[in-house]
Amino acid sequence: MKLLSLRMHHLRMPLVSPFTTSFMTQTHKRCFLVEAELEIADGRVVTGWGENVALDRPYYSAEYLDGSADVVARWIAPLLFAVDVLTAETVGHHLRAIVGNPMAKAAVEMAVLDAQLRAEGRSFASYLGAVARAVPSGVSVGIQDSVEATVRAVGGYVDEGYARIKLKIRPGADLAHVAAVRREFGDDLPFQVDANAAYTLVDAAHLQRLDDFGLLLIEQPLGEADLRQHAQLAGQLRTPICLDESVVSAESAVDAIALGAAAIINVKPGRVGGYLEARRIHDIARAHGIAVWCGGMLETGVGRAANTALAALPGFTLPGDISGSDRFFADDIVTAPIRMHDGVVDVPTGPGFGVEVDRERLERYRTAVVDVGV
Ligand code: OSB
Ligand code: MG
Repeated sequence: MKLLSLRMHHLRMPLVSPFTTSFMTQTHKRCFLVEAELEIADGRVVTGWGENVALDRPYYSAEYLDGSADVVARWIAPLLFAVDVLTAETVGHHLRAIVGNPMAKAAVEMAVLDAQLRAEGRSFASYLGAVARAVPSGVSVGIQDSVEATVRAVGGYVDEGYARIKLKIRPGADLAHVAAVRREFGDDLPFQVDANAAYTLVDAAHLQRLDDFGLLLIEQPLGEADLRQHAQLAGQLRTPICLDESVVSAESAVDAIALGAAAIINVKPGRVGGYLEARRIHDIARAHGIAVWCGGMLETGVGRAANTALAALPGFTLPGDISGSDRFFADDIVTAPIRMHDGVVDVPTGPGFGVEVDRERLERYRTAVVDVGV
């Protein structure tokens, strides 16, 4: 394929309620979609869509939205416009000189992959080798102002039928909230927590107290660079440690597994540079008997559809953060957003990621369009 054009649609979408993590509160989702036109061998022009998941502040990862957009426009696009025979599988190779910026690379690789699969009339799930037609739907619950508010928020999602609850925690909003959720909803509720790097090894004795609550896992208790320290903490906790921020590539996944820093891995395609690297991490983890699940970054319907297909691979043995579109958005920008029913979401079957961008809604939430020149 030959890349003909690349357009970035910058969006700002209101969230149905504020989402608080240990590092920030979001009331709106800002992101950009990548729309790429590619000419395929028979002369047809095919359009593909990708989504950039960088947050607007560099608090979750070094990469942040405006920086990521700059990297796409100034550094990624020129390298790909220069390629005569471009495939989704070679995007990473052509971008190898660019250090870091996995979310920028992932968004563009996604658009090329979507176009390539649409040209073949093939679904992303089929391309990946997905084995499930529906996947369990977990929900990520933000930090609330009070224990009562946490119980209320969790109760709403339990009533809706979510298959698993993940509660965000931070020092000062942890044990009491977790204890109250267990008390209210019982020991059978599949329940886990996510600290987003808010603790240090000094907190080990405090974190040990979470062992009483039968959690599925604790996600990223320590810092992104703290692989060795996570391994040390693992020796002091019964609750399995799952890494998110620390796993930025297949290599770092291998290191985390070898060090005993991760019993479980949260695979987020944007964080690791794309869906192809995400699949490699799935394969490596599976070979080591390490469970993986699909994380989320409050994606729109485009990213959510792709995540659902990824989560249908056989090694994704824990419910992912793949809630229905209505968990975050009153109005999505695709025509048929992902819906949770009976605790699951259905894996899209249409060509590419299997969703159509709704131009009218796209324009409703669009703040800027950037055409990246050849
Ligand atoms: O740590 O998993 C995280 C959202 C933004 C940044 C980091 C995280 C999250 C979530 C949201 O937990 C999960 C979702 O998209 O449903
Ligand atoms: Mg996380």
